[in-house]
Amino acid sequence: MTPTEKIWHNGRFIAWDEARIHVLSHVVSYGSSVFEGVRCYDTQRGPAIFRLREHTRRLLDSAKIYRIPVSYTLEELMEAQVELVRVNRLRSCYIRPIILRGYGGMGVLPANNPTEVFLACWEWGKYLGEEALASGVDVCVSSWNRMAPNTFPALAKAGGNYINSQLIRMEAHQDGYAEGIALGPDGLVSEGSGENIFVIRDGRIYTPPLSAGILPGITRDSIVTLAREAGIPVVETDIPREMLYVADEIFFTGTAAEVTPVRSVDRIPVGSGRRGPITEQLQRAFFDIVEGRAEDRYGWLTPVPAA
Ligand code: PPE
Repeated sequence: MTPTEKIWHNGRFIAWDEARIHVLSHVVSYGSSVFEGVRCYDTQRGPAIFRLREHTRRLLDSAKIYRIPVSYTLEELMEAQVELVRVNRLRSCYIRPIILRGYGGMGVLPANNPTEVFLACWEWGKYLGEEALASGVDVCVSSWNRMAPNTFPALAKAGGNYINSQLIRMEAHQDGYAEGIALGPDGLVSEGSGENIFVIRDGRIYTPPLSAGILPGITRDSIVTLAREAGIPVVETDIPREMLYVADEIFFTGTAAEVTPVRSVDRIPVGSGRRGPITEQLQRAFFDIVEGRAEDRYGWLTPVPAA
């Protein structure tokens, strides 16, 4: 990761190296942070942030779920992210807003732990490798499950939740896979460690519902919108594990992963073992919008003025 110049902290810009917290901050022991991942794309009309409002809303939703008080409004945090990209003079980047419980009392019950808000950005390339978008990735079904309902709130994008994601991702990596797909506690397909999943068979697209312990992905929502616009039926439904093995196509969605084809699951080829036609069509529709080649017909892009 190449450092950028500035990080936003509680309302003002500080130098990258100054963005520090105390080791006894509540978040370090107890995982009490919520965060986002947002991409800013280099379009012909300058840098533009993809679905900034939805990401910022989910950030505040995550804080609300975990009872973390935040004194900034949605609008203020959106403006600050635009300003962040502008002052760092980046054309394209990944933005990481983090809200955390800071330094104060110790103990699980937060007591006098001030909320700290940081907004950072940097250039982040292809999440699952350069080749992934065209060729697809080899993945496994994880031996780890996603959290059961009423254990950890899956709708919240919280630091602590990612302890589960780390187990899934490290195991997959150790075993030679790009990513792991986690099942829910009921044995049904949930999502990747950092991506939502879509399964295609006979021209229909299937994806697990919010009740499957998934993060409500903003890329997921975008792809559902683009698929319906293209007249491809999308069904949110329970997906049994073996459906992965007989799918015609599978792809992941996520801010970091964008739209990444899956070419095998547990070494069983998905369809022909290459990126399929519906995946390619939706990838093109997605990148045409985010990279500014197509009209921004859903108002997904927030332009960043020149520095
Ligand atoms: N599920 C999980 C568990 C998840 O972490 C992400 C994003 C998604 C689904 C897709 O959500 P969305 O980005 O709104 O489409 N994962 C972020 C963090 C990745 C990381 O390694 O850090 C991301 O893609 O930015």
